Amino acid sequence: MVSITFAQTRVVDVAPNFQMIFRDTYSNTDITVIDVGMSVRWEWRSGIHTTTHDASPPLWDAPINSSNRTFTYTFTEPGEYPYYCIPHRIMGMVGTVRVRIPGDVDFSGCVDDADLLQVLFAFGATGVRAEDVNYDRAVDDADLLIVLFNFGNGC
Ligand SMILES: [Cu+2]
Repeated sequence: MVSITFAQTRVVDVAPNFQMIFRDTYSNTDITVIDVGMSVRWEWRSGIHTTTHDASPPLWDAPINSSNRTFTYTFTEPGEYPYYCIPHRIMGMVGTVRVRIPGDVDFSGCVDDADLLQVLFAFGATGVRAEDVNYDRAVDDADLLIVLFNFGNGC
């Protein structure tokens, strides 16, 4: 039995352990990779911060502090979305959300044989990888099926 369900919301910790950083709970870095239609939920861990899209006008701009503990934004278009914390940008408190079509391993905008081959070559690998298209830290038949089901999308 193959399950192709995956989390629809990704949590990003805001200032965990009093560090001036954003930390994605899947990658453990400031890079968040998700699919179109998924949401990111920033969750307060310490201090007084914002999550603010780096564009004018920003797509989102929200306080994250002890009285505004979470903010959720749903991404409906593929692309790269840099963001920052207004008071701590100068200290490097920045992050990036990369949004892709489901199964688009290489972010080309098109689910094609290149994506299929990448999943096949990485089959059995574990950890945080581009080929882990369902974000469960394992490259397996579930990832293969997602590529196959979405084959041709965006092309
Ligand atoms: Cu901050």
